Amino acid sequence: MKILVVNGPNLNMLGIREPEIYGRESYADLEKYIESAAKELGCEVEIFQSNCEGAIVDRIQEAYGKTDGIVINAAAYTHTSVAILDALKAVSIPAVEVHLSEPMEREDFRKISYVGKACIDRFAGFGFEGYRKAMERLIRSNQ
Ligand code: CA2
Repeated sequence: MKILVVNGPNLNMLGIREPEIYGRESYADLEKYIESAAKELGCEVEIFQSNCEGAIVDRIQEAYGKTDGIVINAAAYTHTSVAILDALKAVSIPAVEVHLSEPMEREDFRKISYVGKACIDRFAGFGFEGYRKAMERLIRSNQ
């Protein structure tokens, strides 16, 4: 099974600020965590990060017909992007929403998720572990 992990804006800055919310580990640590979890779960994974909404839309479109599942932490675009929602709907690949923190317990503007409207499930507030849970969920939905 092939899984694409999409990470949105500022996640490449992990570990640099706000450790009380996002932890002390870096983005490179997150990549390592995802790669090792995917290996243990027996799936192929590709990780993509961008700070640009259009680049994320382009990457989701490229996955059409080539990827079995998408794990997406669209970061701030979660709460604003109809374009990313439409891209997920257009490719119709099962997708799971992930957040390191739990946006529902934060500011009101983080309580809306456009991206989530195209996802089969959501894991938030589990830190890095949320990515593993999302991959496991996609594997279950593919069986
Ligand atoms: O909890 C999550 O994973 C979020 O998707 C992270 C986003 C935030 O906008 C979402 O509401 C929830 C932020 C991405 C990373 O932001 C950083 C900010 C400061 C230092 C390092 C990263």
